[in-house]
Amino acid sequence: MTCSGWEAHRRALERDGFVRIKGALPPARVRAAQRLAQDTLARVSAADREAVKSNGSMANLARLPAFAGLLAAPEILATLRQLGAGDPRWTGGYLISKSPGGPPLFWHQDWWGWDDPISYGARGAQLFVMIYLTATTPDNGCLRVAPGSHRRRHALHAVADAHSKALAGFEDPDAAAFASHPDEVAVCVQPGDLVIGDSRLIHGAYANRSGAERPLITLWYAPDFAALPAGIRSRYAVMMAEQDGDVRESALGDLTPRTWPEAARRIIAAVLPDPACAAEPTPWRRNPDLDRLTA
Ligand SMILES: O=C(O)CCC(=O)C(=O)O
Repeated sequence: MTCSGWEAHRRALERDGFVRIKGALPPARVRAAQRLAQDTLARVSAADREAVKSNGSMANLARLPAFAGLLAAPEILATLRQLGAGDPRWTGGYLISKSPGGPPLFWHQDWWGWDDPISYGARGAQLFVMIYLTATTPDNGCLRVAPGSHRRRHALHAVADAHSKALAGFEDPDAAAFASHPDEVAVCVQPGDLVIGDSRLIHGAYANRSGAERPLITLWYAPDFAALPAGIRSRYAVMMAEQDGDVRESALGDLTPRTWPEAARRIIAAVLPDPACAAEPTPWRRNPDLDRLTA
């Protein structure tokens, strides 16, 4: 891609909160990820999937050292660097696979550090990298986003209790969190594409009306770890050591990236957040101060 191509992507990421990079992953990497996803899903119980049927599955990659090669993949790190990342570090991820016939995913945003002033700046402190393993469209549950909502107050910020058990379990299909919104944009992809977005962006996914799984690996990275406030770096260190996170899956064991086998730890060493520093970890706060979302 040309320099001006990357410049356009950088601008889109800042302006819209997301960008699609076509064909960023080579076919061999995609095939390896597809195999890993299939093997992992086979270990997740039907009950665990039912409990998060709006998502489809929430297999925490912190417990799965087999994913080391993917989350430290040079193609992903090079793409992040082209988008302006100075010191990309991996901060978490899930295998999120929507079952055939699965319902929509609730509207939400992923950022957790809303107490810190950097949450209201131009550049996201955390990016998501979404790797869909099949071609996606609104018919089989592709991503949908509310462009610009990473920096601006949006009606969808009002949808109740994102990440609650009730929403994950799709207890009330009529909840506003599952409904279409006039601002929504469908993000369709092919295997090998990356969708990279600002964690503050409001997003969700359509229902999967097809007869096939729609597997996704979501990875999160701090694009400029070294430049983050100490409290945020400290929180990431805690997360890597303590299995912090929203959802726990019983069948996948209790490893953390700090207790992975040596070979896997060596693969991710350069992208792991630094171990804890003395700073008090920034509080875990999932909701923005809406009065400060004024861009
Ligand atoms: O299932 C999807 O398409 C989106 C998943 C998602 O929202 C996330 O990983 O934060």
